[in-house]
Amino acid sequence: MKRSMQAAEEELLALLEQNKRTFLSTREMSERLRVHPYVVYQAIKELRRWDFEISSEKGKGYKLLRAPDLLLPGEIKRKLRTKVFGKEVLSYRTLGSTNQLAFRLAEGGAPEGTLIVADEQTKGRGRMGRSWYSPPRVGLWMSIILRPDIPPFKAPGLSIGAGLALAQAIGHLTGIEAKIKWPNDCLLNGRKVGGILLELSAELDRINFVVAGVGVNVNQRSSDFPKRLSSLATSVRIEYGEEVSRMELLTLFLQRFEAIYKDFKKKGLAPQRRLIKKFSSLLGRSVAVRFGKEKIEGVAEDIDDNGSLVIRTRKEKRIVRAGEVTAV
Ligand code: BTX
Repeated sequence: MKRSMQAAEEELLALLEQNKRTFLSTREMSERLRVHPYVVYQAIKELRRWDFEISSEKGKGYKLLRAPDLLLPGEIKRKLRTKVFGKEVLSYRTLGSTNQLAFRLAEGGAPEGTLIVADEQTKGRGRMGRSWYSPPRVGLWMSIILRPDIPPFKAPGLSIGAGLALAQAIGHLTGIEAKIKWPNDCLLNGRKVGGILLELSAELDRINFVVAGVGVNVNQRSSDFPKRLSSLATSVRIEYGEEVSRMELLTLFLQRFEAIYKDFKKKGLAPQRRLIKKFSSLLGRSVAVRFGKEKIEGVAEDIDDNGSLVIRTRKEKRIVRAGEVTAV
């Protein structure tokens, strides 16, 4: 696991960004940042490892030429208009799974709102042991630690809440209507653009913490997807036709999700009912839901305040908390 960017590197980067037109000498930078010149030297080396193009000329110093599209903690914090989400940010170039790390950090007491992002995941997880394809630099692969004071059976609603926030953020950025597909997908033009993976640590009647993992395909081209995904996955870029800013999508999503989460802790999904109905891809349709060995067929009638799917079968009304749905 590579380390997250450190304060010295972020401060140096901010200094280089403020002085894009001039060279800065090591001495000048070390004086302005009040660190030893060796720290400056190391930080430059590390920034180059993160793919910042920094030119150096003898006798003149260093100049930033090009910054890659990265999700750096300092920048995320500067841009986010949230109270709790993203107050702590850990950002990695590559990581096994942001959910896995978030879970460990949460067990160690990391505060609510801690955000872990990675440019690439090598072991991105989906539900039920499935994997999530998370190539470098083109997606948002992130996890947020939540500590809601709610009983565990209400937690699935958070998945719908996150899906709604994502659909709204994508809509806001591109004008394209994204859909939420119960229980944890976000679709663009019928294809999967994002997925939510909630992982819980809980006792019978209370939650210790929830890790909300969110994966969004942002800037992939069609040819970037492996064959097995090409007919079911899409990216924001593919549908919108242009590259979009991962940073902007990240901040829009987190701001929206924080607002939904705040309501959710008090009132479940009730305040979002109208929007959920508007954004849901399934309601009113005939569906088949599988969970474990059971299969229910009927019309998807509603998503209740806890995030369960309400299905009207021929005989009765069934409330389903988890499962796989297909439209029939
Ligand atoms: P899921 O189990 O509903 O979806 C997984 C399935 O989706 C896979 O079996 C595959 O068919 C398909 N799939 C895999 N990768 C992609 C992709 N990039 N785009 C579209 N479809 C894909 C959904 O699980 C929940 C995924 C959460 C991912 C986030 S990323 C950050 C966080 N960390 C982590 O390890 N997982 C979460």
